[in-house]
Amino acid sequence: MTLHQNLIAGEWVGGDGVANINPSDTNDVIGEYARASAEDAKAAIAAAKAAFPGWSRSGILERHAILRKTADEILARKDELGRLLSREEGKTLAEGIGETVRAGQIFDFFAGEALRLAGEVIPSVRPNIGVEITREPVGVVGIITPWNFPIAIPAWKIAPALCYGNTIVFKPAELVPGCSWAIVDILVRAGLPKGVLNLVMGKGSVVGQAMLDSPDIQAITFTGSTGTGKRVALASVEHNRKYQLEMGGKNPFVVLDDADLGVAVEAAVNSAFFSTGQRCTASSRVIVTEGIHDRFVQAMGERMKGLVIDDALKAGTHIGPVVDQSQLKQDTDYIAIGKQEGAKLAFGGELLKRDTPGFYLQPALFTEATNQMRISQEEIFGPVASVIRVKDYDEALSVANDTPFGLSSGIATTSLKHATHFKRNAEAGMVMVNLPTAGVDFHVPFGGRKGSSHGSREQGRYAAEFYTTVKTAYTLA
Ligand code: UN1
Repeated sequence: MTLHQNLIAGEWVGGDGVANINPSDTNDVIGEYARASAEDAKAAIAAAKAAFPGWSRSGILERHAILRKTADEILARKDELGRLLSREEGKTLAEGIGETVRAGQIFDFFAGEALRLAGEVIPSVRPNIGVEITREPVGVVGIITPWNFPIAIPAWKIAPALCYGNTIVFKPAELVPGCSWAIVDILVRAGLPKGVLNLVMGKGSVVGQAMLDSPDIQAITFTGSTGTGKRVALASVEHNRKYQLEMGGKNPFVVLDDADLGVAVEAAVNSAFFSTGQRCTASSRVIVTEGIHDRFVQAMGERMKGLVIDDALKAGTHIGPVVDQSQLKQDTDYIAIGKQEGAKLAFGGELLKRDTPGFYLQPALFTEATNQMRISQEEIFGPVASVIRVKDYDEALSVANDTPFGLSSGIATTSLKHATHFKRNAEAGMVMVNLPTAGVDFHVPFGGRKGSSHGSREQGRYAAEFYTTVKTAYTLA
């Protein structure tokens, strides 16, 4: 079996491999991936630090060319990489290929941004003085990514970090090293100088901790759980470093009496169950006004009967397996909690057997849930959603906002008045009208508020805020 090594200071190193397992078929081992030690992480940080002076002064055409070549190769290999993604993470092949294309588009976008770096020249309030405002790279950036978007999230952190002249220590999620290894390999062959990007696969408690403890990392961008996000924040305050957190969600999807039923059901099913519900932008609270409630629940049940849950790589599969045993246990524990709390399990929730051993779960829909229940307040991160019945739009909005999180928020309505009011008053970083809460564009800001996020937005031109620091220079004419 091929061993995929870590990349430190431009050398592929490390021998202690761990198997990468396919959640659709646990007999299928995708490959061996090296596990970095704390010493490896320290060496990676030192390499990134040493490479920073050179890369931060590199020409924009060099950055453009490397990012552009990377985009081209990712897009040319979309079927193969999409398959690898689905094989290691369990989302369907269509979703895996779609995410790979998104990663290619992100590299392409930042290849363009490298050619558009700009500052401002403005007059001083004092005579004969000019002021220049420029953006400079931050330094060594630590990148810690989750398992649920194995190629898009690494892409949307690595591409802007490089574009703006930073060097990188990158720790992907232990469960899905394959896509991360592949994009690092592509970037190296695209011509990235030694030490600019270092890959340290391994445990959060070892590699992640070494990154948090290092005074030589000037910024950390993290997507993952709320608990780990807090640790990143605390350690970063200690080192006075910049940090950006993308954490949990408990995103509401409101369905009003005047909604187009077909649009509402499609968006709700997509939000709650596509990608096996394993998206921080997924909706697990469907808030429905009473006039449409019964029709909506019935139509959801019908739609859910038609969903094919099977091997992620099989043609015709709509929903792949849950990512691993411990996530499956969390999902089924929450299904049990929902029943104990008095919600009605209207559809699904059973473990399924398929041709191969995998973590298959029939998507679950609760009805008669209240917003106070744990299933309505805590992030489950699986294909489990509950319907909360409300009287009218005002109650729907107040229930939608009654959550510690604030990433995404959706509404199905044909009323311009309610759509407009909801866009203005939803306490979330992203609002979707007649669209699923998940599935976002790659060129516009991504992020949330309240307990979901911290720091400036990711993606699009807004990414510059995190990956650069502003300098104001005054010159006497
Ligand atoms: C999307 O919904 O298209 O971890 C992206 C997550 C998010 C990405 C969601 N950071 O689920």
